[in-house]
Amino acid sequence: LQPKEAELPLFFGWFLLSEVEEKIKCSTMEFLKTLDTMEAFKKHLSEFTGEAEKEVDLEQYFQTKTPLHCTSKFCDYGKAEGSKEYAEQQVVKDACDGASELAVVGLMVTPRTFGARVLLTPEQLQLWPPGVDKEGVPASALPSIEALPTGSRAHVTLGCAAGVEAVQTGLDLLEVLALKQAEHQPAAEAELDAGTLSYLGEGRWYLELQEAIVCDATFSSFSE
Ligand code: 2AM
Repeated sequence: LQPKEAELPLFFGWFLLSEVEEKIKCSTMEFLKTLDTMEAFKKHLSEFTGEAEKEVDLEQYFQTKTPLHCTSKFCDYGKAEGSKEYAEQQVVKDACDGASELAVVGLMVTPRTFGARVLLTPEQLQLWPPGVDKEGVPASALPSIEALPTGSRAHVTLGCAAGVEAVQTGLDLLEVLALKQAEHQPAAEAELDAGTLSYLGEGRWYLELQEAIVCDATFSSFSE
């Protein structure tokens, strides 16, 4: 008889506690409402609807999938490269089921995804696999992505447009951060109560929060 291999999960990550999930859903919905009614946003509506003049209700536009979490390693039940090595690391085993605090430092809206940017602590970065930031990034975008600090892809997917997979949020976030880091000024900026809003072209919006939203979370694996 062969010894059974430990099964690998769909992914590992930090999961927001359910009461925090409710809190973050409320405050992020507030942001969508604010954005939705801004003249600057209305000017670029066609980037969301494909048609000028057509209205969009962002709260309906994005579909939320719970549990809200920040993926550290997508394993796809072992099919994704490096999954076994990741799961076997002592630092990962030790972190499982442990409490952690996620710092949400920004909110991003694009025609595809709605996400919260997470700034990982040095301790959390030990659970962030090297090279994961650039997985699936088109070759043409690699130089600008490689210039960003490790962990720049860390995020919580808050919602996806119809037909869009959650993996897109991390890719959109990297693109937005690379654009923000580039020399040129963002196309538009507005000071909101919550922070500074930038428009980065092609329907991409980024709100840098004045104060990070600290979310209690648990690190663990997830399988469907
Ligand atoms: P997300 O981390 O952007 O939300 C289950 O599908 C989870 O794994 C989702 O949270 C999803 O995206 C993430 N995920 C799916 N495919 C992935 C991939 N190829 N690389 C990284 N994360 C992925």
